[in-house]
Amino acid sequence: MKKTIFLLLLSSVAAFAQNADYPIQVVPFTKVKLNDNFWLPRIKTNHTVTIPASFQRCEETGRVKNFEMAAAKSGKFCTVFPFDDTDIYKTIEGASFSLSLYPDKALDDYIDSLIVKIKNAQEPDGYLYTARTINPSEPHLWAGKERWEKERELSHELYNSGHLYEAAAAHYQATGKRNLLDIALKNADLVCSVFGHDKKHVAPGHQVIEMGLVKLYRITNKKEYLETAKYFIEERGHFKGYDPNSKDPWKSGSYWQDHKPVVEQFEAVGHAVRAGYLYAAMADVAALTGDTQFITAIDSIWNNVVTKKIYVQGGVGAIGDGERFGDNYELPNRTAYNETCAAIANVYWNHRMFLLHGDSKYIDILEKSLYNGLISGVGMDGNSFFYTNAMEIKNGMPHRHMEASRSGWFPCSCCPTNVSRLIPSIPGYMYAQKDNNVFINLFANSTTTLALNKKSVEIVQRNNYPWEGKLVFEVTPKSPTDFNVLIRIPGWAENKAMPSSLYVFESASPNKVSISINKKPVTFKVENGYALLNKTWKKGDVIEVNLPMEVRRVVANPQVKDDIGKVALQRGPLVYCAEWVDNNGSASNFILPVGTVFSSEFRKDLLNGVTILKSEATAVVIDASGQSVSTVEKPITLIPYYAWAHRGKGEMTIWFPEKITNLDLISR
Ligand code: FUB
Ligand code: ZN
Repeated sequence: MKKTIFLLLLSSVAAFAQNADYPIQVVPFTKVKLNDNFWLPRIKTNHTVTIPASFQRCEETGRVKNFEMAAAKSGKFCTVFPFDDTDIYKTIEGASFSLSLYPDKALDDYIDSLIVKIKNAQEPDGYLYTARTINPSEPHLWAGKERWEKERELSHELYNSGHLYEAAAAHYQATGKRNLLDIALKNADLVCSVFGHDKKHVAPGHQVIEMGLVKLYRITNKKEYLETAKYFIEERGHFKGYDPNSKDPWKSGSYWQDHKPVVEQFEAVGHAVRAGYLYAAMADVAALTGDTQFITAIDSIWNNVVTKKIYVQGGVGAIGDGERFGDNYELPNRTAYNETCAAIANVYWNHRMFLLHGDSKYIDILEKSLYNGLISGVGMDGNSFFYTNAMEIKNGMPHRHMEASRSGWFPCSCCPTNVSRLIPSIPGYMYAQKDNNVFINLFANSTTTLALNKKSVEIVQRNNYPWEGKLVFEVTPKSPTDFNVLIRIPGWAENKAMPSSLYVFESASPNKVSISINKKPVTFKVENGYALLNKTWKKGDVIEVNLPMEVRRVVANPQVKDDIGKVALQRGPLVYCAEWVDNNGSASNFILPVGTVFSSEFRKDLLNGVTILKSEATAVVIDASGQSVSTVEKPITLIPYYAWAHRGKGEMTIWFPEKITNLDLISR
């Protein structure tokens, strides 16, 4: 008997090496105080506009009523999708993050009132899913007659649970209150009792529960949560009902990343949000269990994405039909889908890849996504959103699936509520720490205090990023002490448009990154993309980094058919676009030959303050009679891509032909 217990203990220790975790630790967002002009206004707008508007819409659309009806066990599910519960959970998560930054009694009380409704809707054994509980004899069509029956395909029961756990973890951490956490734990205990290697089998139809369970594990240390997260990941690829030869992602299972066991998956496929959440969870579970096979798989998948499946503005999930990754190099511009949630998932995943490997290339992708294809998803008013993020709009006509202007809300409103939780957490991506090494990943005016070499050290950032490349870091330890400051040198500052050959700068720049400490230039080693600065730091030490901020011409790997012969413009981390409103009504008739010289100018009055790019370009014009075509020299103005679609509907483009190779007179 004793021997059995000992063996059991030993096997659980072997399965999950005690205290194993990411080798690099996050400096939490609550420890970074922003005072910048780029992120702080967005975080404030998220607090004052996005979160209240999201809650209001959850009320107006009936999402809250669904919980009330589930509590009363009467009525009819009154919204569209069985995952509509998650909009409330995601907004609570965002609001909780926001409460950590802006204590707000009224918001806190309102969240508590929602939590009472959520608790009342929970069934006695922990099950929580309004689409069934309201009327179990007539559940939502996607839900199936029995609990979990359609989980693999459509029901989203475990997706709802996952977002509940994420919200509960955030709420508990922000407020110290257990009211939502206890609901989540009760649900998680039910889920863990139902599913597992020796229990009911399912690969969740929409991932997120895996990350959610990991968060509950971190709070409670209850190993069942981690085991079940791992189980859900390992369950993929074992369903017998797929046709491995089918090209249809639903028939082959690739839509759900369920076509092969995850450790045999080396290419990003299927629904891009599901995929991003899966890969992020694999990183979490690998970090906590030491599973090296998961790491091998996500390393390959990451390489596949950055060499073949990501747009130049950081968007992923090119194909509208299935909201999914396309084939290798399948990155069409007219129909680019680029769901905002997929960009968010990509940020989650890349951050975790950095925490695993400590390489700046992951933050390069995170930064690209964050500053371009992700924040394009939310208007500057904080109250209008893109679900899809276009690469080009021609004749003001979005292609099927595509949007040319932001909307307040969607029947499927995953993106707005996802934005509401991502934005306040942004300061948490700026710093990380490993022993006596502090990683500085993102740049924004801010202050943080952390312990290095057992001493308290304050780091103040002063810069005007992303508009200017001069970055100042004031390093103030309580008393002189040794540690390493690792400052990320963005790939784009070192002649690398991407950590791959998918996009490259058309020509190399001779300008180099320079660093000085206390005004004395220093030579520095770059390790894994970080300038490594070591000394005995003392009060008053100032590091100055200068990143070259030229306008760079980006060209794509010729295997990306849509971008052949075209150029995109980038300055610093920002990818630019031409929008009709700055260019006499059109943006699709410009040619930007090699050698076109751009000037940049900061415009305080425009789009909350942006640096624009200006040049003389060649434009193709059609005469008034519509009978002849000629070219004229015409000024062109470009704005940061994230800022498009704030001034009415019209043309927009990121890629420009370098010369005329063809005139398409027939298609619209
Ligand atoms: O299925 C839930 C969410 O709805 C997905 O993440 C989005 O892509 C949208 O389909
Ligand atoms: Zn979405």
